[in-house]
Amino acid sequence: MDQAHGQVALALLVLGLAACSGHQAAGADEAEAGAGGQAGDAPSYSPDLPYARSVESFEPGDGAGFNQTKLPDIVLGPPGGLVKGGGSVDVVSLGAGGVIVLGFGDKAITDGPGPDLVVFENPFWPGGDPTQVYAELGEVSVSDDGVTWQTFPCDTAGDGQGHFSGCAGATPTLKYDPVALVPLDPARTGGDAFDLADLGLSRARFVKIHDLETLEPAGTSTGFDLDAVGLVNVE
Ligand SMILES: [Ca+2]
Ligand SMILES: [Ca+2]
Repeated sequence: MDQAHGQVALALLVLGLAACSGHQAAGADEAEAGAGGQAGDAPSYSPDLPYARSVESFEPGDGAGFNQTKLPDIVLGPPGGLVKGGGSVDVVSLGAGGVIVLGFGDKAITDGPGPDLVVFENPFWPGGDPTQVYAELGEVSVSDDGVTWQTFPCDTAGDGQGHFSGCAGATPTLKYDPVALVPLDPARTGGDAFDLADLGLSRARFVKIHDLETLEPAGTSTGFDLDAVGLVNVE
């Protein structure tokens, strides 16, 4: 419990300092921040890039609020910067049990080889230790019509080594250039990758993320902190 409280306190400190300074997460080496994700900047990426284009719905849970006034833009386009020592603040907090649905304009996610979409949250590795990842997990569902949904099973217990199979919010965003790296390569970008084949689906047009309340409330940044959703296989 002490460790969990310590991590929550650390996360609040990171968010608080970043909010005060208006810059990337405190403690982050700004030189490592990904391109195109500075809070407050006009988008520097083409709208043709395969990232979320709309927020279809948002049902915040208790303890939401952080960056909610910046919807929808805050979760559209490429992820904000990354850093292993303290996650991006280019995110919106879902709150406990909050749910958000994203659309992709005229693009559809298709089942191509390997992963088809990547969800970027802001997990980080306190002290650089991947086995102790600070992870507020989310469950990911997809739909082709926005009515019928299928859900990737999320192993919230994890393997004890910092891996949470089928969950979003577990893998930090890694250093990369979101403009140059198309199609997305999750091995280089980080984030949590999902394969439509795991659900027996060939295509989808909407992604839903549901906070699973895996950590204790954290002020207005409670729960899953959504940064971006990118597509690997698109039509
Ligand atoms: Ca696939
Ligand atoms: Ca959070």
